[in-house]
Amino acid sequence: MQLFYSPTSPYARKCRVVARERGLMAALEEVVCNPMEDPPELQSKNPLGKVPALVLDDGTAVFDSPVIAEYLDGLGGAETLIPAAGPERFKVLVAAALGQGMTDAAFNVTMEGRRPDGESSPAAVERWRAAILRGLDHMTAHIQGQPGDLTMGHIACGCALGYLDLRHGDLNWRGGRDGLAAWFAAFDARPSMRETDPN
Ligand SMILES: N[C@@H](CCC(=O)N[C@@H](CS)C(=O)NCC(=O)O)C(=O)O
Repeated sequence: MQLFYSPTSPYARKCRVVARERGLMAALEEVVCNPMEDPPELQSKNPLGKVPALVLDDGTAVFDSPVIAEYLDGLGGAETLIPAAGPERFKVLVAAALGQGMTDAAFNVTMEGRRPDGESSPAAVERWRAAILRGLDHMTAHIQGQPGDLTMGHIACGCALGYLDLRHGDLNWRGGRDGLAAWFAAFDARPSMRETDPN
């Protein structure tokens, strides 16, 4: 399998962490690309032109990141990152959606900041920042309630926090959130996070 990624993409990082946590690296080739340069090898696989994109050995393309992450999870051993059924499954999926949504909001803020003068919308940025702050408080209250020590929820939330550190240090997300900061410090020390650190 090939995984098209960019080193700074938080969406790709989530999938790269899942691949490592699930022991799949011997079967996975990671291919660096910059989606903003419109690489044909990426666009021919993912018509949306985004990373991550996973290409299976038979040429089948899998996207976007929640789908890739779940696909990779299914290739590992029996102890999956997403429970198969029941209330625990939805607890994990909601935490994964929280991490994904916060990443979306933070990525939007990043891209908005790259627009030419006069073309960005301060009101939109403020709305996304407010969503991130509410998300952080929700994460603080719920991250310890995940079923198990490592779930897809942990990975999605951890990669979202890593992206805030990379691009939005001004948010000072750790301020007043000691519990979340302590959880992230331990999560961020995992080999899967160290190997995918964009810094
Ligand atoms: N919903 C997608 C978002 C992926 C995404 O936006 N990736 C960014 C890089 S972080 C990208 O490839 N952007 C290129 C573009 O928007 O043209 C996912 O979860 O995989």
